[in-house]
Amino acid sequence: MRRSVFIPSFLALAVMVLAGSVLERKSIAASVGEKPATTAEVKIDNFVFGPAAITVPVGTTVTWINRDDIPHTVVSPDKVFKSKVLDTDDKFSFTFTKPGEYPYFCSIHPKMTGKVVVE
Ligand SMILES: [Cu+2]
Repeated sequence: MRRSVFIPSFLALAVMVLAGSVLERKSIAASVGEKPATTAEVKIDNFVFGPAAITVPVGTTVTWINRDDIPHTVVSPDKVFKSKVLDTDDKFSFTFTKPGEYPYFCSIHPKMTGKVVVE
C-alpha cells in the first residue's frame, strides 16, 4: 500500500524535473541565438523631432511620441512608413529591418524633418 503511493509521486517528481530542464534549455537557446530587440525613442515637441537624427542598429524599433499640444505625423517620403495623425501623447512605432538612411517629415508641417540612419 505504501509503495503504490510512493511510486506515482516519484514519477510525478521525475516528470517535473525533466520538464524543468527542457524549459531551461529552451530559454538558454533563445538568449544565445537571438539578438536582444533594441528600441529608440524620438519625441515630438514644439514642432521639432528630437533628436532630429538618430543612428540605430538593424532590427531597432523606433517609437515617435507626440509631446506637443498639436497634432503631427511621421511620414517617410519614400513610403517606407507613415503614421496616422498623432494627437498629444500618441505614439507611432516602426521596426527598421534593412540598413540605410530613412528621412521623414511631418505631413501637416512639412518643415519638420528628421532622419533615422540604420546600420
Ligand atoms: Cu507637425
